[in-house]
Amino acid sequence: MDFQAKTEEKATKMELGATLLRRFYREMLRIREFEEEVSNLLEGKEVQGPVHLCIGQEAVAVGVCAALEKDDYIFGAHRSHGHYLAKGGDMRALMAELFGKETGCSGGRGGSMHLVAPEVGLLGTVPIVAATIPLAAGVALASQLRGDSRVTVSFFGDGATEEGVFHETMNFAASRKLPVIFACENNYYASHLFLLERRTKDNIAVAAEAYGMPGSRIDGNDVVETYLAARAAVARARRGEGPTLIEFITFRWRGHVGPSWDTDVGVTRKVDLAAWMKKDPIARLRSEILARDSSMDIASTDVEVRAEVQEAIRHARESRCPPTEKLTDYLFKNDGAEVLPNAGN
Ligand SMILES: Cc1ncc(C[n+]2csc(CCOP(=O)(O)OP(=O)(O)O)c2C)c(N)n1
Ligand SMILES: [Mg+2]
Repeated sequence: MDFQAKTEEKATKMELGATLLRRFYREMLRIREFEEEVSNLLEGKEVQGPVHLCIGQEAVAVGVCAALEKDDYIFGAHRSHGHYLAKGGDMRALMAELFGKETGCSGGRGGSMHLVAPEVGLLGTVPIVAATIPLAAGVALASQLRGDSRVTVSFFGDGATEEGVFHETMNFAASRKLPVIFACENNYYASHLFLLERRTKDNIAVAAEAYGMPGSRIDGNDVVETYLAARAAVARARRGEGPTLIEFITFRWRGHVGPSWDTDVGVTRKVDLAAWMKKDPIARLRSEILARDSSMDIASTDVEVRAEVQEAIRHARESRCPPTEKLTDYLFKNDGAEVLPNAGN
């Protein structure tokens, strides 16, 4: 990037108002506090089942979703609490889902890895690695055929780029100029394997070039950067110019699954984790906000967010489990069960 471009980018950054930065802060903190509490609930076995935490990666979900309208669509994968919350999904319904309660966003039948919030454009999260990438392209194709100008984002990990369907979808989306954004969260690990143990080069974004679409590599722990990159990709998609691949460089603090830290998984992770924790996206933004205006009241946001999470836990605890005879309701289409309350639109 030349000096001129750098200066212009800085100018754009400074144009972002304090209100937007506060919104980013609040949204990232909601994800962080929610997941910290989920971690405690997992330790206490009040929440059970596989849960993949995205602590440390909050800036990607928040920056990208802030560049979208409510009507736009997203798809996630197995690590998608952040995507759900950032797109505007109801926190109480998410917590209830993790508790397996009827008031959960998937009626308590899906758990952490099968989330839906169609009322805010989250069409689904699926733990089969890369499974939602073609679904996102399919929805983008539908938008293109309808001419409704909606954009679809597919969130997936670095591991998903090693699946064939990622490449097939990139090719199809580029050749049809589909309004879809491929948002790769490169946290350098797929389960317990470091990226360079799985591929010869650390160059995911380069794939875009092969398929004839723009590709960029962004600091995924800088929410302003993630927002600006997504905003440009959204504008391009809405202009009918087609897809973009954005590789967000980030790191998950917790282990692959559950509340542990996975520091025994290779020497690399142990060393890297400490370095990445210093790049905490939330602490960084907090300092940036206070550097702009030291009188800004951030503590009240912290208090409100914590209260919201506690209220979500209370709601989940007080909700009912699905009755035994209804456990398979909603699992199959046309099985006679009524449609989930929030899944009809
Ligand atoms: C097709 C398929 N293969 C393997 C798995 C087992 N699996 C679950 S998550 C995961 C790692 C995914 O890594 P990445 O895409 O980088 O996402 P991250 O966990 O880092 O967020 C694997 C291999 C799976 N769920 N689906
Ligand atoms: Mg990964």
